[in-house]
Amino acid sequence: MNEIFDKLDAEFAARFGGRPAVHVRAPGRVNLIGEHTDYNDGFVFPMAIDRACHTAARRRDDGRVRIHTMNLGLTGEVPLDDLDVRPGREELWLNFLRATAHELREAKWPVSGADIAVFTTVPIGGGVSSSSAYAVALCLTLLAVAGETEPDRIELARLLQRTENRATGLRGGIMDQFTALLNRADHALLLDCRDLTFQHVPMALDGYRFIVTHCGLPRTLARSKYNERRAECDEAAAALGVRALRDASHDQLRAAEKQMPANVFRRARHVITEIARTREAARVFQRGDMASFGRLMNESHESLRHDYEASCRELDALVEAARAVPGVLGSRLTGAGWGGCTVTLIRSSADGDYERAVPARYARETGLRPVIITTGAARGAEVWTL
Ligand code: NG1
Repeated sequence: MNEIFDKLDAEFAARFGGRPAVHVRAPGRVNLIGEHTDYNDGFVFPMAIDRACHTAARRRDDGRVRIHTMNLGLTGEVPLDDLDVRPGREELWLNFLRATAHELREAKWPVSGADIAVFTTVPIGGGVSSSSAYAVALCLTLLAVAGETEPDRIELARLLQRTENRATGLRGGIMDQFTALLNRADHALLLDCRDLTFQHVPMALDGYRFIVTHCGLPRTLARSKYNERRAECDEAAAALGVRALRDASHDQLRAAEKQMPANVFRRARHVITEIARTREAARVFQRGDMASFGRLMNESHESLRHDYEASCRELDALVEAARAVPGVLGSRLTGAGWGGCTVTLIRSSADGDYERAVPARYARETGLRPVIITTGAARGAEVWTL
């Protein structure tokens, strides 16, 4: 990690002159189970990964934020008196900055100008939440240069949910920002997305590990489909007369099947069964019953595939290829879906078999090259004043 900050400091000096006063690290995440449940007030079971977005920054007193991203090789500037987001994909990275500063101001946090250099090791655009890592890093950076180094992280997670919404137009949930801010090293996080109570669950993975694999397909449909699914969930909750799908049981849903369109019924069935699976998964995980955890992961994928229609041919092929490896206990798409990553639970001794067999079979079937990311459970975001 020091190497990354050394590189970032050199870039900072080249772009802005002198040395930064603050370093921030904010991790990506992988969701182990509990997909499309967060915005239905349900449960999620993610962990932060050891890939992160890093910043080096220093305060400015002229009301301007200058920012350089090493990954994109771009430099931009945002005046604090003009924080409206702008249309266009090329504006997205600056819109995150505009939206973060805007939400911080709205919530009465101190915001000052800054010079910021950014470098991320979270794969961009694919199911491990590079965007939340970036937004969390920007938010903690802006606060730190303005002198606020220990903000209330639960409050910030809510603020960052609004930030992502404003920057991307996605009516997203709170899981990613929460995990990036509050995960503990070597633990996963069981989060109740209604009241934001949570439990750090030790990753005592004796003899097992999680492998994250990117399918090589960016999530092009994710934005429109995601908002469409949210609307379908709202429609199902209204038909059931509940505040959120979290409040409905499977029996209630079955009884109301005729009162909603078939697709809305299937979306709700995914959410209601996925919330139950997630609670069950956290229980069996804590008992060390990895076989049951793997089975629940497989069920989660099938539900996402058939009921939620959040998978795609490539993710299905990758999951199938993983499940064919002896030693794999379960495999599923992770994150929003429609491209991006899978997560697989495997006996550590079978790691090599996975790496040999899965990319070869997957490439034969799809013509795509998957990217394997092995990761441990990382600590949530950190801030250092230098
Ligand atoms: P990713 O995979 O980061 O796009 C999205 C949402 C989550 C959650 C999952 C589906 C954002 C930033 N992320 O994750 O809140 O709803 O989809 O479980 O909105």
